[in-house]
Amino acid sequence: MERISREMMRKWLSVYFILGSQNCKKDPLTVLTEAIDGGITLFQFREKGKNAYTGEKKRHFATKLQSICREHNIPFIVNDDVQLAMELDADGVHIGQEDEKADIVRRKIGHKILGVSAHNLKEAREAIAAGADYIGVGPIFPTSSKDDAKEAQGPSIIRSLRESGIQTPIVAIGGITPENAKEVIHAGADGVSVISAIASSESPFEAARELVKSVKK
Ligand code: TZP
Ligand code: MG
Repeated sequence: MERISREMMRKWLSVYFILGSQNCKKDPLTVLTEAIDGGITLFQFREKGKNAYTGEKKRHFATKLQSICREHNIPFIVNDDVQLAMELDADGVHIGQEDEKADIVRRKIGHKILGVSAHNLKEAREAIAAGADYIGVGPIFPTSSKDDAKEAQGPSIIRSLRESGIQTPIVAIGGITPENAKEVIHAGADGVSVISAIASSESPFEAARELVKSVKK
């Protein structure tokens, strides 16, 4: 497998759904299946926070979500846990600024997809130099899905990264909904990443479908 092209990465980022057992009102496997039927393009397993599964329970849950993704050709990305990503032969890893350094993770994962969270130009440049295939930028809007989230920066952070010459694929995150998704795409993001807009929706299928419509330029 080669490193993913920028063009393919941009396509996959368009509606990027993130989920952990703690985020769902109904059965997470049903939520993921509905979200895929609604048109999500990429999936991240993010099992963290209060009551999150750990150890064998976490691994088992991940394999179930991964097999749903495989059935539908949706790439499966693991948040933080590089060891789990390698064990499961996941399609990629997403790390934040507080996790293992991006260049070390790049060496461990070979050509798998590497996503790195960045909050400003310096972090974005460092992530790209370390081998990130995409950067996650946020929170754009206020969010209640991340306990230690920084202050919301608004879509202007994306515009400013683009104006500073960042051409790497960017996915926006934090408080994104079908109503405000267009705004971040217009600011220069290649896609939107969401937890609650889909996971807390009465209809994950409809929510995903609405997001797909909103990100069409
Ligand atoms: N990183 C920045 S904001 C956020 C993460 C993981 C949470 C996004 O969740 P929501 O529910 O889409 O605001
Ligand atoms: Mg992290």
